[in-house]
Amino acid sequence: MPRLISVCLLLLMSATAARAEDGHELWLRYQPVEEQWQTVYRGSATTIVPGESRSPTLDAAQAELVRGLGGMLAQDVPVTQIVTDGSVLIGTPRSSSKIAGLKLPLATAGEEGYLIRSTILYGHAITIIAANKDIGVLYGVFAFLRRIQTRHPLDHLDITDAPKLMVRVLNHWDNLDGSVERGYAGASLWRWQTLPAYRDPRYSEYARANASIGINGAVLNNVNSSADILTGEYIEKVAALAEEFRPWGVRVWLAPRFTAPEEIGGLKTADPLNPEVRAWWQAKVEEIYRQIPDFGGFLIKANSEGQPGPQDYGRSHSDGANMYADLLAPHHGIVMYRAFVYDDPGKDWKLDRVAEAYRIIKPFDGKFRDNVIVQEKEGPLDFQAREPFSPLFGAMPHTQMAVEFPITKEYTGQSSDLSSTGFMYEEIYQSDTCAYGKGSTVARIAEGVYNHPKLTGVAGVANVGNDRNWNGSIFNQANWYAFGRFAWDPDASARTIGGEWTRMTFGNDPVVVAAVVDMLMKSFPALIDYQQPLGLNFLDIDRANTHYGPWLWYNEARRPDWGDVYFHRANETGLGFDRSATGYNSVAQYNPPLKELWSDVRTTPEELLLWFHHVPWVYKLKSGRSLWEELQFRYHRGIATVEEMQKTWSGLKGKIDDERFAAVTQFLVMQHRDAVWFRDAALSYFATFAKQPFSGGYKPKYPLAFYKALPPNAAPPD
Ligand code: GCW
Repeated sequence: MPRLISVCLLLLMSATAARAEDGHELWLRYQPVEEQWQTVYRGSATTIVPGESRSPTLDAAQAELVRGLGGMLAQDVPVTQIVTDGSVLIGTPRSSSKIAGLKLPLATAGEEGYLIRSTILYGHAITIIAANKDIGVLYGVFAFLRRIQTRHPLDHLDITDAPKLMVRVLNHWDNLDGSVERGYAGASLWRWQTLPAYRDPRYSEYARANASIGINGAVLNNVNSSADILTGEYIEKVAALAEEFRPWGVRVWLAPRFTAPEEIGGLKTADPLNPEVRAWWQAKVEEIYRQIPDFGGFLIKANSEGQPGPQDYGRSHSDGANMYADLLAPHHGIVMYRAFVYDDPGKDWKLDRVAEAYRIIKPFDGKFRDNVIVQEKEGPLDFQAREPFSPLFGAMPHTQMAVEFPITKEYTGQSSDLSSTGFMYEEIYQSDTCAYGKGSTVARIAEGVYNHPKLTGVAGVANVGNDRNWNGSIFNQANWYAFGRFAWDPDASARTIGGEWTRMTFGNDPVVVAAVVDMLMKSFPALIDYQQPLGLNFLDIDRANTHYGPWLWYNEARRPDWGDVYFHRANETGLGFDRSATGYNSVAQYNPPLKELWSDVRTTPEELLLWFHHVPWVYKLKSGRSLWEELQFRYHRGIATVEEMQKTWSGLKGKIDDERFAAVTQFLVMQHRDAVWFRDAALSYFATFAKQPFSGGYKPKYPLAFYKALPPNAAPPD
C-alpha cells in the first residue's frame, strides 16, 4: 500500500510538473508527441549510430538527440554501432567510416551546414545527419529534432542546408558589475565574481540555446566598455566561458575599450598609429589567443556617445579599425566596427542626426581591411519601432556590411510589450536599397551577393539575462529565436519562423498555433501604431535614462538631438521632419529611384511619411482622412489590436499551461495600459498644434498637464 501511494504521488507530481512551465526550457521542451505521431516517428528513430571518433561537439550532438528523441518519443533511443531499420546515423566523413563510405555530396553544406537524408544502408532504411564539420552535425541534429517538434514527416528526406551568413553574433551590453544596459530580463548571466572557478550550468545551457538556432558567437561585454575586461584576471574568466560555450560552436568576442593602453597599460596615449600602443595591443591579443584559441574578435564602438576612439588622437575610423584588424588577422580574428557614430567633433548643429552614420562612415568605403565588418544599426537612427533601412547599406560597395538588430526592446516595448521583432527583421532584410539595380535588398547585401567578401555577418543586441525564463517574458523568447533563424537565412519569413517558434514553445494544437502566430504577426504593427504611426519619431534620450514613454514635449536636452522635439517637429503648420530636397535633404543618401520617390510627399510610403516630410495637419491621406484624423485612427487601431490580442490569448485558456498563460495575460494588461498612455499623451500634445477637435467622441484619459507633470521615471499611469 505505501508503495502504491508513493507511485501515485510520483505520477501526480510529474503530471503537475508537465503542466506548470516557467519558460526556462525555451523552445527546447521536447514534450512527448501525440499518440498518432508516436507511430509515425518511432519507426524513423529507433537507434542512434554515432561515428567511431568523438569530440565535445559530436558528444553534444549525440546527447541532444538522445534527449530530444527520448523526450518526444517517450522511450529510450539507444546509442549503438549496429545499423538497423530506423537508425539515425550521425557524423562527418572523418568521424564516421560509415558516413565516409557513403560518399555524400557534402560540398554545398560548407563549413557549418548539414545534410539530412533518408537512405538504405546494409539493406536497412535509415536517416543520415552528416556534415563536413562537427558543428554542422550539431546544427543538423537540431534541425532534425525541429522537424519532430513541428510535426513534419521524417521519411524521404533530402535536405541540405547551410547558413547564408558567417558571423552570427549576439552583442551583450553587459557591464562588469552585473547590470545590463538596456536589459529587461534581470541581471547579467555572467557571474564575474565566481568565474573562472564556478561554472554556472546556465553558461552551457545558454550556448546550447544559441546553437539550436545557429548563433555562433557572443560579445560578452557592453560596447560602452570598461578596460578591466582586458586585464589578465578577466581574460581568465572569459576563457572559462569560452570553454563552456565551445562544444556548442559559440565563440566568445569582446568589446575592447579604445583607451585601455592608457587605463590599464600605463601608456601615455592610445593613438592607434603609435608603435608602443600597437605593441601593447599585440601583446594583449596574443595573451587572449593563448587562452582562447578560437576567440572571435573585437566589437568596437568608437567616438560615439562619449566613447573614446581614434579621432581623439587625430586618427580616422579606418586607422582605429585596421589597427585591431592587423593584430587579429594572424589568429583569424575579426573586427566588427560599429557605424553607430555621430560624435564628430566638427559637428554642425544644422545637420540631421539621422544622416550622421552615412556622412561619417561612407568616406571610408574600401579603406577597411578584409577582416573588418562594418556593423550598422538596421535604421539610420537608433532601433526605433519604425525607421527606413539605413542608407549606408546601399552605399558601401567595397566594404562588408552587417546589420545590427535590436532583440532587446529599448525602443520597441521594453519589458512590457508583446512585440515580435521578426516583423522588423523581415521588413529591413527585404528592403530594396536599389544599389545594384532592382532587388538589391539589405539581405542580399549582407549575404555578400554583390561584392563576394571574405566575411559576412549579423549582430543582435541580446535580450538575455538571468531571469528564469532568460528573456523577461515568454514572448520575448520569440525574438531571440527569430534573430537566430534570420541570421541563418536572411531571406526567411517572419511568419514561418513565428510558426516554428509557436509549435516548439506552445505545442502543435492548430487552434493554439493559429492564435499565437496571429498575435506575433499583429504585434509589431500594433506597436508602431500606438508609438510611431506614419513614420512619426521622437527619440527620448536625455530626459531620463529609461528611454521609455511619450514625452513628446521634452526639449531641454544637452544637445538638440537628444530630445524628442528635435525629431517630430510638431508645430502649427504640421508634423514631421522634412528630410526631402526642400528640407534637410537627407533623403539624398538613398539610391535612385528611392531618393526621388521619398523626396515627394505624394510618392513616399505612408509608413514613412513623417520621417521624411513635415506634413500639414489638414493634408489628405490615401484613406481620405486628414493627417490629424489619420493619426488618431492609427493610435486607436494600435490599441484595438492589443485588445484583440488579449481576446485571442484569453481564448487559449486551458490549452496553455496555467503558469505561462497567466504570465502572458498579465503582460498584455500592462501593454494595454502603456499603449493608452502613449496615445493619450501624444494626441493631447499634438492637439495643441493641430488646433482641431478629436474625432468620434474620443477624449484622452487625462489632460495634457497631467502627463507633463509626471516625474521623469514615472511608471505609466493607470
Ligand atoms: O540606443 C542607444 C542606447 C545606448 C547604447 C547605444 C549604442 C550601448 O540608449 O544605451 O549604448 O544606443 O547602441 O551604442
